[in-house]
Amino acid sequence: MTDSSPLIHHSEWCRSLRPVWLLAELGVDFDIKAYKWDDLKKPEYLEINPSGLVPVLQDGDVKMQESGAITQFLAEKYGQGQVTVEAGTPEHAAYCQWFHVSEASFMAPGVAALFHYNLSSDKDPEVKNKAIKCINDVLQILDKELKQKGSEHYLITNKPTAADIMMGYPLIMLQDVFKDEVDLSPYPKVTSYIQRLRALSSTQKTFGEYNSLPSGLHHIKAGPQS
Ligand SMILES: N[C@@H](CCC(=O)N[C@@H](CS)C(=O)NCC(=O)O)C(=O)O
Repeated sequence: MTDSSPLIHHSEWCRSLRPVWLLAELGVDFDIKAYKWDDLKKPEYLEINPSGLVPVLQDGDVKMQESGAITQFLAEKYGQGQVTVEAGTPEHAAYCQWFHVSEASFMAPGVAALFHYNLSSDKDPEVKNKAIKCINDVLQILDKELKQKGSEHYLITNKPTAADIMMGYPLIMLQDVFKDEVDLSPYPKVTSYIQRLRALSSTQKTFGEYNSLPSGLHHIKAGPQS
């Protein structure tokens, strides 16, 4: 780790993509330490996070876990207002809502539940049905909300915010990892929104190069912003 760069502990397709994407969007230099999934339960990583989960952020004296908290912290520390909205405004209410829906109502009970169902040996269809229902419930609300916005609009404003990155990660995962299990065609506004997110250079770098970096430490030089 270089002294001045934030370091994200990351594993492929994991929630660590949220802070990685955020830093890429902000054009900040940062470090990624990449792990294979199985290495998250080895002593070396358990010393960094005893729960064996990613992401973990190390940034100077700061060490924290929980992807949403890390994304919020980094957006406020490094963003200079670029990916946040003014507190107390109606846009801020929408920002807070989608920022938290992304993990509490969408990723944890829906997308991640489906992921764990696929890994489990006892395939209880009830578990899968519940996860898919939860995903569709959020997609329905999101599609309706996006219908009210212009075609250049992201979730909150005409520029991407940290809330887009929080929601964008599970949405891209649905399209790339779960395309045979979750049908996005009933949600045309959601699919065009994902397309809009994919056009950002930060998205392309995150889900292209950074997602599947080989194990070990990598220094990421800030590129041009989207
Ligand atoms: N709510 C936490 C969840 C963290 C979490 O479950 N991370 C997953 C990857 S997305 C993990 O590290 N799993 C490793 C395992 O289950 O062994 C967050 O948002 O950071």
